[in-house]
Amino acid sequence: MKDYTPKSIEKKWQDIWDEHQCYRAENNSEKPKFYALVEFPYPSSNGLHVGHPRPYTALDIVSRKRRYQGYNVLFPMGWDAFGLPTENFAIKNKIHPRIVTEQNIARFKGQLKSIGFSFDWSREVNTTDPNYYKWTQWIFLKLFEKGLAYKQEMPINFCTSCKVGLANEEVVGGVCERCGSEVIRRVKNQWMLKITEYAERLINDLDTVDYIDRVKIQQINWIGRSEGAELDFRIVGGDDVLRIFTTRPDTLFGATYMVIAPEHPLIDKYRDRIENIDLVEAYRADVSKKSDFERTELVKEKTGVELRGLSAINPATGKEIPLWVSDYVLMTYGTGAIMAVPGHDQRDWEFATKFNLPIIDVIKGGDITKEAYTDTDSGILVNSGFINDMEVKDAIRTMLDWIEKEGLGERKVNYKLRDWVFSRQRYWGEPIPLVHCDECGWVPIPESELPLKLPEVENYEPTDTGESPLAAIHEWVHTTCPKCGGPAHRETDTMPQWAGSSWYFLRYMDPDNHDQLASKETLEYWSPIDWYNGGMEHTTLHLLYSRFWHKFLYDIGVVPMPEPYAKRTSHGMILGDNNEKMSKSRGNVVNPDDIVRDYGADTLRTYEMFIGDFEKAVPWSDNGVKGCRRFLDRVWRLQEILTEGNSYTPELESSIHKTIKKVSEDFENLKFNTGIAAMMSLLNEFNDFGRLNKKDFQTFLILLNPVAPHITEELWEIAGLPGYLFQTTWPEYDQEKTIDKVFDLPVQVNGKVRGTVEVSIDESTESIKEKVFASAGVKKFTDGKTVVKEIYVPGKIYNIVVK
Ligand code: ANZ
Ligand code: ZN
Repeated sequence: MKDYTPKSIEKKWQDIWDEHQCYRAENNSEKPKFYALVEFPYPSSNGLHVGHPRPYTALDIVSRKRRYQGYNVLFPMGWDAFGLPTENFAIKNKIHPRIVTEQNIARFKGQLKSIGFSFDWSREVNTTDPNYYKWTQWIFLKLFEKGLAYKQEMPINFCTSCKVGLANEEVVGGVCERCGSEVIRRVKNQWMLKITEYAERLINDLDTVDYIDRVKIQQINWIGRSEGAELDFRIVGGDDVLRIFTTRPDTLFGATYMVIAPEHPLIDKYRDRIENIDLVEAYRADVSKKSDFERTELVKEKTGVELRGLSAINPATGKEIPLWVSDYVLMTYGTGAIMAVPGHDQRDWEFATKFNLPIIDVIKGGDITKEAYTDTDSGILVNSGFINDMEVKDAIRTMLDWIEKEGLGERKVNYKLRDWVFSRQRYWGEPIPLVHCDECGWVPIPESELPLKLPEVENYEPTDTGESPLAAIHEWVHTTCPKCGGPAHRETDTMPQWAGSSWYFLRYMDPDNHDQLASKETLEYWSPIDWYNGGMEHTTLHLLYSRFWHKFLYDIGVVPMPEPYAKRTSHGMILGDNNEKMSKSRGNVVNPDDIVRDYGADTLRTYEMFIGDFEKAVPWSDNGVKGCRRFLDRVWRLQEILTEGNSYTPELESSIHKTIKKVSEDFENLKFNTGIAAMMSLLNEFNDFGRLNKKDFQTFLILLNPVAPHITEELWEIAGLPGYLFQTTWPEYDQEKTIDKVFDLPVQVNGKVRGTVEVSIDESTESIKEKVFASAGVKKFTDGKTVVKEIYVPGKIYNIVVK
């Protein structure tokens, strides 16, 4: 027997697969299609991380299995290559980001190839390729044309270190998601995309797709739909009203004061009437330095200033109530003003307590001298005039009707979701294909001029003024207006990294198309993606953005269906062996190249799948790697006990059928670890039995092949099995043969298991009953007692009730 030498075997089979173009997907095929997608990596200068192969191996397993099941499988790969780290690396090392990107991609590709993934490399896409970003720009122009892209002065999150505006999603815990530096608020003119227009559909259409629950829930919470009302409070001494948003109109009688956001325009409008305007202005100046995150932290001590000289009327009670300004009310949500109900809202309660404002109880139950009573999804109204004694749900409805009847306001749905800040003041991104003309305003460049390529520059450092480096290139900026021919300026901001990844899965369908982002036929053939696996950290970013773009493309007739992904699953992170997130600074990073070199790609793949529950985070373990290598060594040595034979060995047959069933099901249900465990036990059984024949071996190799594709192809060849393994079909199991003929039947007496008896599947109830009552364990609990009831659940349990 030859030695098991993964290095030479793995290279050999990778070359053979390439030669036979095994993993090429056909755009025209009689076979049913299956489109498996994993998130394409950002080719950073750190190279591949052991976290990458986890999801890739998982869907590689599914893809390989589907090919054996007769599907035309598309399993593509590409590069999400625009973005800050590359630009920062380029600046630091004085190499052009294009060159850095090329180098990183070459390295990543080599690493991925060495692991033997069955990607269709003929469809590789790269978001920084002008032939690709031409279509990213094209989609942007369509969004612009339909009024979904607009420019607005926006207080944005600005990272003080990256010197760039960030979307809300990129600010985590008040700091920059990328570099961890402080994020401050700055007012900038920004391109925005109206994702909010799709909020309702982005929630509702989740009912039409098969996503794991935690993904659905996160998206729903992020979009944050709130039903309630907008309603007007009259300002005393004028015809003006102050409009608020509330989700609890039933608590209107408990509104004892109002609060507006520091940015609310009411302050400027009434500055002459506000007696303490200096104090108010000082407060506003203070607040402007804080982020939304700091402002809404619950634990934070409430601050605020009364607007002396102004007051409002509670429309339900007719009473005059004071007006305050405080930073716990955000200008960016609802109307930027609230009615404060300190009896039942904890923030209002803290504020009222601190500033000695009246607190009224309007829903029975709590003790409002201690805290707000907020357990109010149901309850009975008190102190509330015409809604007294009503149940909360009825009170809400009655109040909404009253508000609308009185013309005070109307029912209103609000979303937490904000429009998407779509400009970045950086170089390494897609140029925004618009020019500004003094006469015509913002004008799109003609489609025929796409792609609008990034100009070559000397210096791509961000500027301290917060402007993009492109702004410094005179020839780039100064152009003519496509509409009137007059002088015009190009937009110098670029798109965020999320742009290219918002539609990349469509390009894989037809990557070389010069006239369309993909042809109608390929879109119709391949849509939707049958299975998309990716990280939980992308749930409220990429996943939401790409669903939004897809819906938009559907609305303008480009794609054939409203949802891009039929199914979405997610994997857990691989941690360092110290249970912490892998990072250079923690010194716990494992390089997949080392594992491939020392143990082989098949070991890496097996370990990544065997490491634990696919959906949970798990720490890396070198011992675990070694264990997987030992398993493959034992698989290799099965050659030693291999005999001829073209039907299953009778003594092994039942176990083989059971394993086919188990592995087939586990590979569909993210239970790769237990699937592998089942193959490990089958291997043990072969060894215990002392021999296995070629038919047994053949099935075993096919089952293991999606996990460890190289060693199984090699063993197939050595055993002289027909053709190549990659040409095989997935084995079927016989349900009959997966059922145990003889098994241990548990027996319960008065609800407690008191023993088991060995029975066979086709044994008569009579004979089973005899065995049950003869068994010593059961006898102890039935002797001398009266049996009042017996229930036999065939194949499962024997229940006895005694008195
Ligand atoms: C009265 C009330 C009584 C409220 C009560 C809540 C509980 P969600 O569910 O998150 O949508 N609110 C409205 N606009 C706000 C803003 N711009 N900044 C801060 N808070 C704002 O929250 C809606 C509730 O948050 C609204 O309903 C309002 O307070 C407050 F027992 O009105 B409520
Ligand atoms: Zn013009």
